Amino acid sequence: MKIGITCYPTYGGSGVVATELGIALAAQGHEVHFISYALPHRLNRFVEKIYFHEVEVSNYPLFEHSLYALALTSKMVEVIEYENLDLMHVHYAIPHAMSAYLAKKVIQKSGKDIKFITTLHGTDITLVGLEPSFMPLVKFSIEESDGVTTVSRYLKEKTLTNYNIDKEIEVIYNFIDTDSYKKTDNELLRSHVAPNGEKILIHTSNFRPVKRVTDTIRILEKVKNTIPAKLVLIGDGPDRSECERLARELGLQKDVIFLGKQDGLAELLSAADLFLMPSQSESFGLSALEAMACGLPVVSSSVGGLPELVIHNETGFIAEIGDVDRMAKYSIDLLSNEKKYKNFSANSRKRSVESFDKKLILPKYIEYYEKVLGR
Ligand code: GMT
Repeated sequence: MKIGITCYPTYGGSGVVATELGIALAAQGHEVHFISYALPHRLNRFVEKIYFHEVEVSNYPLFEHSLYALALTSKMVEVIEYENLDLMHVHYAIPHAMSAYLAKKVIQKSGKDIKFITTLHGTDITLVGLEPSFMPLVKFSIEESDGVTTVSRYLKEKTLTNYNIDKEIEVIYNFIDTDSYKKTDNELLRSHVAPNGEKILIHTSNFRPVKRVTDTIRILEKVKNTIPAKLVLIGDGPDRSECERLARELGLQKDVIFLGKQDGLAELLSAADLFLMPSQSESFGLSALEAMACGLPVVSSSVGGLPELVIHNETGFIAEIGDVDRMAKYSIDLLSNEKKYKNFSANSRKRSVESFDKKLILPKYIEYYEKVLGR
């Protein structure tokens, strides 16, 4: 098959899923054309059968605001036509699904057709998509998609109810390559971060308010009352300054280590003991899955699709949003009981391999492509 993929190319779960999917499809012999404003950050090496088409946006002085969605549409039309694509797969509804819809209409004018699939990832449905300026278009573009997938059952229900949509939606969970995401020895980082054998809590995200990163610092404060511990924060975004301020205010500036954006996550996760995900909204929780694949139990909030990933009292613990007392209690419980910790760690790895490995999820996408193409 020849597949066009559009996604946000920056750090963020939807872009990671789209890029890893493209790489996996190409490895199976499919031809993949990424269409976006920049090279997806995980596409940092030459991969056979993968092509990148950059969307350039005109900065004509009359246009006070960027016309990215339209420039993207034109690039889609060009690539669909000249590369002879079978299918477009867009990740994150806004504005990608609308651009794909428009591109399809333009292509149809020349007597051809193209099917497009929209994968909904999270805030495109639960947050920004609900804004009055977007809602009618999000609903329309979902209804007009030839296929729609969501990354959890939770997100499917939200899509159908929030937008009053009556359509078949396929749930295809996030996936991970458990051969590359696995525990490795990282004594160097461990001894650097925790020279006195402290336990290491870790969190990775884009530091948006929806991630509630400050909760991880409050959890550390409470855990430290019982167990010597450190917190490693990976990533960057709008809430980072507030987190740094809070760490200073609580006198934890030496205990909270801000590493910023990092590659080589599996190595970093391997140096830690426990993953924290206190999000306010999370349609799946790809970063929690990455941690589980490295054998880390997860303490998370109970929102969205997280209960479909984290099994309470087996691979980690789940608490109400903002209940940092309970999350700290669960963390202490796990970190102070070696036998229980080892069990949870093994369960986490096992769940990632048995339910969310790339080898299991990739065929689901391919099967869905075939279905949408009517083959
Ligand atoms: O919806 C977002 O916040 C954007 C998106 C991203 O690009 O980071 O994240 C979502 O997609 C991931 C991949 O499918 C999911 O694992 C994340 O749970 C989801 N984030 C939220 O729902 C907040």
